[in-house]
Amino acid sequence: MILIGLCLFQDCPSRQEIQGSLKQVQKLLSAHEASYLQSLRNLKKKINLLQSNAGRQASKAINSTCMKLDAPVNGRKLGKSHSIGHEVHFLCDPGYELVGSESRICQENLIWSGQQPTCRDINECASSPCLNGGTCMDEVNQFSCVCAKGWAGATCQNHTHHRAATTGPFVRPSRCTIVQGTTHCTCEPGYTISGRDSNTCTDIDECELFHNGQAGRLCLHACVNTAGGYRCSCPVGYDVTQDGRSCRDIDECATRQNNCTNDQMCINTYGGFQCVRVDCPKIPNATYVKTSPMRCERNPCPVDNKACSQAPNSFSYHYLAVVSNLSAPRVMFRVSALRQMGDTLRFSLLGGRQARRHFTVQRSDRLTGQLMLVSPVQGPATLEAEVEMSELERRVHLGKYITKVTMFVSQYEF
Ligand SMILES: [Ca+2]
Ligand SMILES: [Ca+2]
Repeated sequence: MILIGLCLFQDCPSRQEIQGSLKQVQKLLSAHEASYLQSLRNLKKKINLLQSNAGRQASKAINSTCMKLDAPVNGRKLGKSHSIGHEVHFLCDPGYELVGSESRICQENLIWSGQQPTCRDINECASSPCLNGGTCMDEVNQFSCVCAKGWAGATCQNHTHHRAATTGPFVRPSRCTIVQGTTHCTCEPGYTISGRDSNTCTDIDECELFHNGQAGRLCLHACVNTAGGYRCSCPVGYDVTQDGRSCRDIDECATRQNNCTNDQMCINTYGGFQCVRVDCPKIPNATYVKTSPMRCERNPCPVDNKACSQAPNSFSYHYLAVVSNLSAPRVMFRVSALRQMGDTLRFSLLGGRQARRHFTVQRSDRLTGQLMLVSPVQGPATLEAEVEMSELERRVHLGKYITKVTMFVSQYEF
């Protein structure tokens, strides 16, 4: 650098010399300034370049993810990030095996490494697990064996010929499958695995099982166990109803399954039928003629024959069919006068002790009397009752009409 010092008297430079030195310093300074500005410009350029490069890098980072990957059918994908450097893994459901890449990485070029994997059903039959000529059925995650005749078990490993228990319709071989090494045996409907032998299914005795069931009996009458099921049976004279559990009386009179003769009437009863023939009564002093199949009327009486005119004017016959143990009291029959001739109409029960034990007669309105059952009757039984309706005028007898009711009570309560 240039030194400017103090000078003493004769040693000091002349004015000309000083001016020359100052010019030289000025030149040097401007040269320095130029080079300094040049460096600044270069620095600015570099900073600008760096700035634009950094911007490009940042915009590039936003798009730096790989394409979304799907999980394979019957499998799963682990890992959600699809950006550069991240990894996803693939798994298959039980019973399937992975074909392709187990894991893939999102690379710098935004392309996944490896191959998209698939899940393939494992063929459990590949190892021929069914023995003794059994046919293997490959199923998802399991297999089953259809055994050749004489063999049973999950892999047809058991000989059935020596097993008495596996013969007959009430015993069937079970169907077994192996799921992940565990044997599961099932039976046809109506059969169950009994005891320790999972290879054998035995018939379920539904009749025994539900004998005292709270939900009600299986059958209205009787239960018959069958191989793989059961059925209900009904007594003679009844059909099993469509629902399979109830019994319905067969109408022998409507279906001509009766042997009644032409002069008889067929009366259908619960569990059977009756052939009845109405014969007019034979009583002293009066004669009767049949005016309809169920009715007899008195022939006109000779004049002044009091015994004849006191005899019943008519006999009517009625037949009822009822079930055993019918609840009582209940009205069984009504007798009505079409019109009243006299001033009094009386209704009364005729017949012996048997009739009085089960029946009574009540008036239900002015012209009607009713035969009531007063106590349940245990069948099978046939009960008879006679209702007498008499007409009076000032206590003088005008007429008497008898209605004979025959009640056929069945053996069963249905
Ligand atoms: Ca059964
Ligand atoms: Ca019948």
